[in-house]
Amino acid sequence: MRLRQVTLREIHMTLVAPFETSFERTHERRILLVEANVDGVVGWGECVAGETPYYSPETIDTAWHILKDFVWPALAGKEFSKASTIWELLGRIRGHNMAKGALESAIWDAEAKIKGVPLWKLLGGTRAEISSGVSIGIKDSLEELTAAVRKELAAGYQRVKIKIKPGWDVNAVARVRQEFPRVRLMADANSAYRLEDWPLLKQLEGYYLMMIEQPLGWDDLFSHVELQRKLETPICLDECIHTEDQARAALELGACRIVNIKLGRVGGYTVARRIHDLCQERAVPVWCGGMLESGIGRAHNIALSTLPNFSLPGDVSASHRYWEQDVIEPEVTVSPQGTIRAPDGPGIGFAPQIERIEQRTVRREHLV
Ligand code: OSB
Ligand code: MG
Repeated sequence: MRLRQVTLREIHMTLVAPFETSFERTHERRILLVEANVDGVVGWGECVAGETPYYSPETIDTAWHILKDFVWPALAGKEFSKASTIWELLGRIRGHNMAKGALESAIWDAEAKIKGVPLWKLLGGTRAEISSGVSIGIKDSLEELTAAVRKELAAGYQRVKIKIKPGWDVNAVARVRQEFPRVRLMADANSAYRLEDWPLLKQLEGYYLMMIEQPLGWDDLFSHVELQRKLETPICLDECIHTEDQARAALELGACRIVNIKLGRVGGYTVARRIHDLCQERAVPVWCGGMLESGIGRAHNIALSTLPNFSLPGDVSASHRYWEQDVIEPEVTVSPQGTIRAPDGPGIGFAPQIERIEQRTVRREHLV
């Protein structure tokens, strides 16, 4: 196979409601979509880098630069046998996983389309239906928060994650637990705390959380080891796990007991699968995180979530929770049981809607 051409484009999409984390509030998304032409077949990928460097060092603009000036030149014209060999070809480029993962995942889509098989099967996925949870942002009041939880539970979602930050933590968790005594509940701090805050995090243990996600520094495994020793609640790492080596270190050191895997954060499917396998060997469950993706990234998250050790509900939920109209057909829907069916069609199995994508495109570049 050979990568013949790549198109980068930036689309603008407005979320149906602002989404607030401990680090920012997002309403307008600037999304980088990648089209990879492999032997005349086009695969699609989405770069999950945000508009700001507040979640990870990458942004949509750094990703554009790295894709154009380094990732594309490293792959242009090279003969390769399968998408699983792409990661090695990018080895000279340090970091910039979201840039790499966007193109790598597009090439996986193209390979699956060339072979006429669903991407999730090409990856080795084993579940035709995945379990879905929701991530609920920080709200202006506890009433708004409980109303949001009520709505998602009525829709069937199997697990609720709420975002926390100092001042919106024990009170929010306590309130949700009080109103929904049996909900599978977890909290995500996006690195808003320091190890000295451990007594406050310890207080959360009274509310039976499935896990606390990324409480401490985005690159600080050491403090998470210390914290996990003090807590009975499992720590789940998100931001900290950006390489296979970080994942191995986190598991060996005991920095977490659960891992959130995001395709972009780890540079694509090859590393995502390796981290998945590492965790599986150690009986550490994983689940698929979300990054407020358009339908393209969402479709990839569904494919990834079919791997066997994705045994906990992920943050992959219905298109309509994010967008008035998504850029794929069919849009992603969730059953009343809180599940999403993996598609039967080739590749990502959801068709990008060119006219809708064109309408939202503000910038485009062909790399040939
Ligand atoms: O930490 O998982 C996170 C969104 C943007 C950046 C980081 C995170 C999130 C979410 C939203 O939690 C998940 C989603 O619904 O896509
Ligand atoms: Mg997170």
